[in-house]
Amino acid sequence: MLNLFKKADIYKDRTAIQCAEDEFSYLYLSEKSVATASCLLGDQEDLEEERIGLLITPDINYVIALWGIWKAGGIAVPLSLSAKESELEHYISDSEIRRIVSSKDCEEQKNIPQSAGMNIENIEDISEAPSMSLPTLSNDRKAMIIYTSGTTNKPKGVLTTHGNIEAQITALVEAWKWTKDDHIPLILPLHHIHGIINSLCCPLFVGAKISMLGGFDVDNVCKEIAQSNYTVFTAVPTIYFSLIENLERTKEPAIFNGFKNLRLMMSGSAALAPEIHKKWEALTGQKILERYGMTEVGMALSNKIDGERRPGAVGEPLPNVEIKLEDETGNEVTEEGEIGQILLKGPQVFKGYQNLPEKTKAAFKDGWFLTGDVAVMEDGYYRLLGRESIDIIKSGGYKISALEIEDVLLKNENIKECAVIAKNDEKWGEIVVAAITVNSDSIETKELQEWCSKYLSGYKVPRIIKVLDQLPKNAMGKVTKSDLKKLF
Ligand code: MCA
Ligand code: AMP
Repeated sequence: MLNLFKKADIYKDRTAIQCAEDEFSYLYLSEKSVATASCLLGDQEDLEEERIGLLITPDINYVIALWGIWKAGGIAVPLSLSAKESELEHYISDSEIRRIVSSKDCEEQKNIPQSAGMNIENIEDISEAPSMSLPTLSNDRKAMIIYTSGTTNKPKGVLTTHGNIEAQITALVEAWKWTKDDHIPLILPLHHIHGIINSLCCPLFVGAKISMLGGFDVDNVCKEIAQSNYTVFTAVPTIYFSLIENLERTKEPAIFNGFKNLRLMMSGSAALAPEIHKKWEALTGQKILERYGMTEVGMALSNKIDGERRPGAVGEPLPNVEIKLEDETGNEVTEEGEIGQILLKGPQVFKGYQNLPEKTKAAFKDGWFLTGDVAVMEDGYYRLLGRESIDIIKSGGYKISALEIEDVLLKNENIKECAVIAKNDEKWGEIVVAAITVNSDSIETKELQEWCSKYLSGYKVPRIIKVLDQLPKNAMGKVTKSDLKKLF
């Protein structure tokens, strides 16, 4: 990680970031982030792992703020721009954030709960501070907290060190052959590893160029690909789904050529249907390289850049990642074709969940991280079969806890009982659906969806809500979600 800053000093005049018409060099990024760090420090010598929120539009200011927090010895907590007030409230209180770096044009500041008594530092105001001496940071310094959903109702904060982050970056730089000549469009949200590490930090580590395009917009991405010299592209399967729809409509040769000319196209964060893999290859000639990762570990498995890119498979361990499979009885699976949970080890594995020592302990077995993902090894490549827990939903690349949504639904006085599950969906991978029993007959599911959207990010709002007389239950009175799935 700290090498990230040392390297930026070498790349100096090369373009690091492009935003619309503006290009920013590595030197600019270095200097502005030092000034930001100085300002965040005030009269302190070291932020000593103070947690600082980052709620900022995805442009050069995001990168300056992230580096500024890191250089001052703070822990960056990137916050989702689509988070509702109650969601931000959880991140802020759980991480013990007292300051948030934002920007004046970031409308989402309005979602920061007043009750949190937060100090908001607008990047435009703080970047003019004079430079001062900065703390010396070691690799075991804590660097980042990212929130991810799990089998609890509230998202968990995943805490990583500078050493973890550097290990996550260098594994990918080696495996995917990143070089200074690369150029990537950044279209993913910057509160998750896929955007932060794969799209942002890897190219910055090698002196490459990043065009920050804001959120995903299919027409804008196609226009950009047609007219710029991009080399690498990474996205979630839902984005490939939208691109295919667009390419099937358009006859614009420059768009097809733009995609054809990329050296590497990748997909991850959720399963890429083999059908999408094949359609994309037929349209553009590109074989998508699918990989598997997790917030707690960065990227872990990948198809080969110079070898086979097998549809439906996630390949083999990335550099320095150790993987094994264990069956339900906790015994290692050594035969090909046998099913087991993925366990992994390596320098990129996180340090723990924020405020959850018991959950952290339960997530490891003899030093191996228990991913909760089930896989099988076939002809030397791993193939994912799904999650161990039915309560984890992956929609549009976002991980969602069914329990978090149930918790919100139960706040509505008209709802007696509820159960949330995933329904397979061609575009989103899975969509969130809910079954409820009600106290009042006059419930409108559309109104209920609108009510949910006050408390939950848009992708968490149940797309279908079914009102049932009773929920399917086992002899112990527990809802049988596998039976419920058959009703959707
Ligand atoms: C939005 N909509 C949905 C969903 N999300 N419908 C069903 N399910 C959903 N999940 C609806 C909206 O309500 C809206 O409907 C319409 O779709 C367009 O919404 P919008 O938000 O504008 O969609 P979008 O801009 O097209 O965004 C889709 C997206 C985005 C680009 C796929 O969700 C995204 O950037 N996802 C990536 C998340 C990510 O980076 N995950 C990585 C975490 P209406 O039109 O009716 O209003 S995983 C990770 O980091 C690990 C380490 C890893 O392995 O990578
Ligand atoms: P997150 O907690 O948001 O980082 O999501 C991590 C989860 O995404 C993993 O545990 C997997 O369940 C899922 N995931 C990531 N990459 C893939 C992939 N290529 N195929 C299927 N699932 C994936």
